[in-house]
Amino acid sequence: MILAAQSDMVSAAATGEQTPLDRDALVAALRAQAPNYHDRHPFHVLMNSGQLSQRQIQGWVANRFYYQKIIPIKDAAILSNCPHPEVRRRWIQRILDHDGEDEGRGGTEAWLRLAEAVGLGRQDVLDEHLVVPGVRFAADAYVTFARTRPWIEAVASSLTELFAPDLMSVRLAAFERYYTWVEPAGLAYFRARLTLAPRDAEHAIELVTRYCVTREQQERAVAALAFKCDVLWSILEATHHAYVEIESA
Ligand code: AHQ
Repeated sequence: MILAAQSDMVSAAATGEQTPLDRDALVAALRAQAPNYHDRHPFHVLMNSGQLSQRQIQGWVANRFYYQKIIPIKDAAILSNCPHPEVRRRWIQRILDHDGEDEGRGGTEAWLRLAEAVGLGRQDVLDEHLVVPGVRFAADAYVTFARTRPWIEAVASSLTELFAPDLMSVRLAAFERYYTWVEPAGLAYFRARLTLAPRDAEHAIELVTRYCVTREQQERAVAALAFKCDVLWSILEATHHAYVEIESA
């Protein structure tokens, strides 16, 4: 099914045929991006097999905070570009999920608690002195994408969350098994993603299948998801280079 959808898209592109994919074929073409997801990156392979040191975990937490911090900015960019109130009413929840309904609550705060749980100070993360250029560039590219591309393409780019729940489960099991020095309460962020990511992905799939009706719009949605896989991959490339390759050199 997935290969058929992909080869169907390739052959259509080659012949210039513009027949839109049906819903199942479009969803299959989006899911066909799974092999490009960052769960397969060597840094995650090392993490999920218990091979990272405390400093390497700290480096990842501090660098990933920069990505977490831009998520609500990215989602606000989508809101500002989206003309549909019924879409904005649901999408705004993502901002609240990260910013919290009040000071000291929400996902960004939970990530700061993860930082403390791995032995970093909040200021170590907030001041961004541990963030390496490649992480900053990749995360900023995601914000720029959301600000400058049609809102529905930015929605499609968030569909990496189709693949996130499995990774969260593997990550939680790895931390509980190998990184017992991490204060368990610090893992609350990932537990929350186990339900928030599927909820978000379901909404994004509903929007992409409703608003991407021409073949070109569908191909741009798949390309947007491929771009976001590159964003996440690049974040880990830069983190791996700084905290694994250079450290072990
Ligand atoms: O913690 C993550 C998160 O809040 C989001 C928002 C979403 C988006 O809008 O692009 N993507 C995302 C992701 C989060 N965590 C990543 C991880 O590996 O912990 C996975 C990432 C994603 O799959 O897109």
